[in-house]
Amino acid sequence: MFVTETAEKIKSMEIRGAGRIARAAAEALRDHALSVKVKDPAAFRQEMERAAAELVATRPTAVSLPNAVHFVMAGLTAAKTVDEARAGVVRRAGQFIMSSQHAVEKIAEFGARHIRDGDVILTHCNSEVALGCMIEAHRQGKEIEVFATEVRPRNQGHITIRTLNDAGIKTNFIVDSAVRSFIHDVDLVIVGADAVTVNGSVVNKIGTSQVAHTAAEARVNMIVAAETYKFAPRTVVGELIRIEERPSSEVLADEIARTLPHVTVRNPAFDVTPAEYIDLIVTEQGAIPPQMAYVIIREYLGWDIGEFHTAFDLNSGHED
Ligand code: RI2
Repeated sequence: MFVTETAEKIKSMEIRGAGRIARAAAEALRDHALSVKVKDPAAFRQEMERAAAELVATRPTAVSLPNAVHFVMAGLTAAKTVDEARAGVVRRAGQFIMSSQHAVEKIAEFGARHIRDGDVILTHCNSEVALGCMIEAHRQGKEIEVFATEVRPRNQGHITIRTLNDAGIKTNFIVDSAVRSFIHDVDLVIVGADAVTVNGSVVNKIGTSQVAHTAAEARVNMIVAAETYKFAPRTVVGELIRIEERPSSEVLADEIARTLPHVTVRNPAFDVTPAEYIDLIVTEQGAIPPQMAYVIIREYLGWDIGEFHTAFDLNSGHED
């Protein structure tokens, strides 16, 4: 798919979910590398960098996106010719897509170990990896039941209940504000992540922190399923994750909003759940307490402080 087409689909959320947008970006870079028709290596690099920037600019919160792009673009590093650069990008894109799919499977396997027979699980939004854990537990013969929230304003809960239904898992569909009413019926909360910071905070769909707070109050454990490429290296040097604010029309139709001149609609797409509300983060490398997030960034993303200084202009931070 063309870069601009992919970028549009990510922006409009036709392609959504932190893992899926990362894989879509890797595919778009691969296809772009195969189609760019320049002979000069510098011009090739410039064109790839332009495409990478276009993809990264689509959605600011899911760190999987810049991490995937960074991984693929490293294929250009040692290349002296256009052919070498092209091959490098294609190879790294393929590697990313494969390891991402493998990570999703591994997390399902590891996450299912933390689900007991008879557990009632609450999930919020639509996370491929969180659902993977539940589906794997069900496949292993554990009898589970799920509470799934609606997830206003984009209703990702509808995708979740369809997936759970198709897997044959008993599911209760509730509005977002009903979480506290049902939390005492729940044994475990499992959600996904768009970003995990160095101090173990989890950035995920708006409402996740309310769910986490409610679960903590009721002493219900909370597990986050997150591939290692959702950990945010730049948070090591103090950068905050930028929270995407999406169009007001997702919340209130423009025709109605126009009649309410004193009303401003706010539509942040994500919120931050502090580490102390999270019991475990399940990655493809194993399950860790959130406080160990730095180890994942250091060991598995392979980024150290030195690399930050060469990779980023650290003075250009402008995030919330
Ligand atoms: P997976 C989604 O964001 C949700 O916040 C979900 O929890 C997270 O990405 C992770 O999804 P959005 O694209 O990668 O719906 O686990 O805004 O599928």
